[in-house]
Amino acid sequence: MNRLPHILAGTMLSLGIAAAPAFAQQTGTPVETQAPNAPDQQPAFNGQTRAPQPAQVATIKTEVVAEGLPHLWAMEFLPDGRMLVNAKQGAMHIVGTDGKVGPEIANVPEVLANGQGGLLDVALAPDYATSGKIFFSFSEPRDDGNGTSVASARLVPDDQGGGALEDVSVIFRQMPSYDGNKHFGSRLAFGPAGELYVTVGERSDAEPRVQAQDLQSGLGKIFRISQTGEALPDNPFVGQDNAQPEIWSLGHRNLQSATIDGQGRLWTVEHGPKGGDELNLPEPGKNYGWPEVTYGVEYSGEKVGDGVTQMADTEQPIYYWDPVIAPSGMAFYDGDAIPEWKGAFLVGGLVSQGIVVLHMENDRVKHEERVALDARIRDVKVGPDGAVYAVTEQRGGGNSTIVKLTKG
Ligand SMILES: [Ca+2]
Repeated sequence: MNRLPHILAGTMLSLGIAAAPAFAQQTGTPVETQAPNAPDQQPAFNGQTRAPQPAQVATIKTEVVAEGLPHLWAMEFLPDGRMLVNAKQGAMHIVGTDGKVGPEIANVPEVLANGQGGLLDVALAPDYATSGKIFFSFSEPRDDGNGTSVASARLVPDDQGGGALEDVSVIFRQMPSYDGNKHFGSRLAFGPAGELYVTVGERSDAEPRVQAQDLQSGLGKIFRISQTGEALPDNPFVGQDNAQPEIWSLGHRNLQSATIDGQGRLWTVEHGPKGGDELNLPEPGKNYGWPEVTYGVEYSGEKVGDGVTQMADTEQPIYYWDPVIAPSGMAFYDGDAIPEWKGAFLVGGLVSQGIVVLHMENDRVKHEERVALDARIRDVKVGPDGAVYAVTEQRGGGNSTIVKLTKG
């Protein structure tokens, strides 16, 4: 048990420290009770970690709506209420509203299904209803190694619950390639003007990961591209020498969580080092620090670099977790079925084995709530019915299930 947050909270309460007007520091008990991995590190501002739980939480009822699925990495709702799912090994399927999984969709390109690599995220084009177009990311085997790539295709369902991809086209490749099997990211998220954000990783190993700070490298970045893969003309590094014009922000570690909020802004949660997962609101051209500035420590327990948690010209996370939750997919909740969650971010936790609910106020985390699901959560989506759907996985690649969450 770590008692520090309780002591701090109690001290602030008794001294009556004035809260900043933009964000009222809360004084309840944090949901996290385990000792931190980096006990000497201090947050840059109140409420940046271990936010208290809400005074009252919604009672949540869970129901398995599909089971016996292959090891899934991502899911997306089709307009008819069925689910399009990506299996990590390289297969795409449609799951019916009855929970039955259809045959493998034809023409999915070859993926590197090794380590953290495989068929990764899937997203429907904003005009999917008329175009049938989808986008997906995957670990692409290449002549000079491998890397995260994004493809578009037309999904043509058949009447047996399967279908095929047509006009498959790789629109974007994270470069350079690297011969490894870790930190591919990735998530795909469409902004309000149809711009496509692509999040990736920095390939983990000591040599490639420093490229997260290098604008000539696509490792450890968020990209913002058109639906045909070009840099958008108002991207921050367009026209700058020695910079990839598709880059939106830099200094990221491994981004497997991204969503768009009610104002059309991109939010991400990235896998940090041990004790350093972080929530960001990535802004154009800004540097999110990795691997020079971060919370947490190496898996070995050593400092990351110089062990610096704050530095000029690098952005502080909006929030961080020590110990980590191991984030997967995330969703912005704007449904009505669970009113207590309106405006919250729902983040899947692999290690935390459930959904982390971040109740926001003025772009800070006001409360952190957790819904335990006793399974590694790989993706989270809000359904057309306003219910929340969580994709589970088993470490090492067993079957996945899809769990529906509603108000109990
Ligand atoms: Ca950071």
